Amino acid sequence: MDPIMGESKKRVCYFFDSDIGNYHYGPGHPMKPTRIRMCHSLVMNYGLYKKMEIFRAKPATKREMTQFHTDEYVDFLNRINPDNAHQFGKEQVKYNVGDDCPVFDGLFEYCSISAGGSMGQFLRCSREGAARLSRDKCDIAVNWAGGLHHAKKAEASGFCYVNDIVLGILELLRYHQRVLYIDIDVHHGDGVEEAFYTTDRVMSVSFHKYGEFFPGTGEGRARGESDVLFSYAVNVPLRDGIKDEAYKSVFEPTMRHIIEWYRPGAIVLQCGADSLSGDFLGSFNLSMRGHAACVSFIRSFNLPLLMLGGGGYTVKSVARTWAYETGIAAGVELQGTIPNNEYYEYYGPDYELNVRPSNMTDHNTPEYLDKIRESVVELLKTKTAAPSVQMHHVPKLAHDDEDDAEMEDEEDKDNRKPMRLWDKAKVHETSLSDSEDEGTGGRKHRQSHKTFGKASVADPHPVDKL
Ligand code: V1D
Ligand code: CA
Repeated sequence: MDPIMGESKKRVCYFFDSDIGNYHYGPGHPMKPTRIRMCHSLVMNYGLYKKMEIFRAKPATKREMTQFHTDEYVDFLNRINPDNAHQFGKEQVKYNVGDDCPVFDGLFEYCSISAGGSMGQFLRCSREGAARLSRDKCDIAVNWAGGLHHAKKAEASGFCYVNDIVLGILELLRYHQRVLYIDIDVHHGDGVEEAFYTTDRVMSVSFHKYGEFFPGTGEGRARGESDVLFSYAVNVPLRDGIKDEAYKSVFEPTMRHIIEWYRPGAIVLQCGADSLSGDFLGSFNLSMRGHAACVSFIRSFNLPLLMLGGGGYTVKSVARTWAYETGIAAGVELQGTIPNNEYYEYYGPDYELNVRPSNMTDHNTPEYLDKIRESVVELLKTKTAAPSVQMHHVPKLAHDDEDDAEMEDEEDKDNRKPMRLWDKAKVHETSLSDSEDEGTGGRKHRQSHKTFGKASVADPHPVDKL
């Protein structure tokens, strides 16, 4: 673990809930939450706990989820389980629950953990003294259980049920005029783009494979004439086989231009690891270092940064890359071979940290990449740079007072305080054994988290009104 020369020191808050690895989408499903626990095991065994604060976030409540999602949809997610699913036939069709987004044991708790990690830190920061994320306490927040970018207001999609990213951005918008969302998952970040399509306060930039690939959106052009002026969505459609150098040649100039032009107050970076070489679903050819170069580059702008997970289906590559990127966030470079950890045998036969590129053909020609870079510059010329809104005193949400009072009285201190003092013994204590496809998961008997206040606020969808 070597310090990265020339990197400024940052305070990193890392969110992890050891229950996450207990949830299973079902046999044969490519999404495996256990990859987050594998990553965590590397993080701890590389000693990164010495370089950051580790938190277990408060799982998001139903009411927090309805800041974006409809009450009916959240209620459905809360009620359905494998035993009663047969009673929800019509709703399953309506909410797109099925093959890609199956009903599994503990589904709602899984969504709560993922969303809690992406929004909780901002709630905590605001409670502890207005936007500490932006100022001192926390410069970078990391939640590898988040990044579920396909979930819609009232619909599951592409393995995603609750859109933790939209919820995290809504929280950031309470303190920042403009938030920039960047998505390096191999799939188009359609759920986030759609949620903020009619506001200039969030700019969404997705790099993805385009062409006969899920979800089929993100071509690169605006959806309609009026959108050209309206929407702050940028799409970078790429072809199969893109490698580190070519990706960097599009990512860095495009993102530098956008950041200087849009001047965001905070950045959310979705680090979907299915853009890595050899991914089970993806078809890009990035090495671990090529993927992580995007993180380093965005970190170098010294803006409050929320780093999230996303896709990634070759679990040993996902775990290595996100552990390495946790190091980048903390200003250190992980080196050498994989340290001893609970999943050591997964990394054989070479036990290398790096995820190497393959010799597959790159279908992105230099001319094609030139065209993409130019088209982004042209698109931005049709819009106002750094649009401003009148910022008021941070508006309290209807439930803030209740929450504050309840936090003081009843907060589970163990769940909230930084676990600075974690050592290896503690890791073993919090890590459960896991089998990739067979466990039933869920936290049926766990009652450690309190639900805040009463459900439902008068205006449950502020995203419509930004
Ligand atoms: F291969 C599978 C096996 C079982 C269940 C689903 C899949 C699977 C593979 N690819 N499903 C897909 C994609 N779905 C479809 C639709 C099926 N319809 C007929 C079309 O092609 C979904 C891919 C989702 C990718 C999610 C993501 O990586 O972007 C992600 N990001 O954050 C979380 C997930
Ligand atoms: Ca993407």
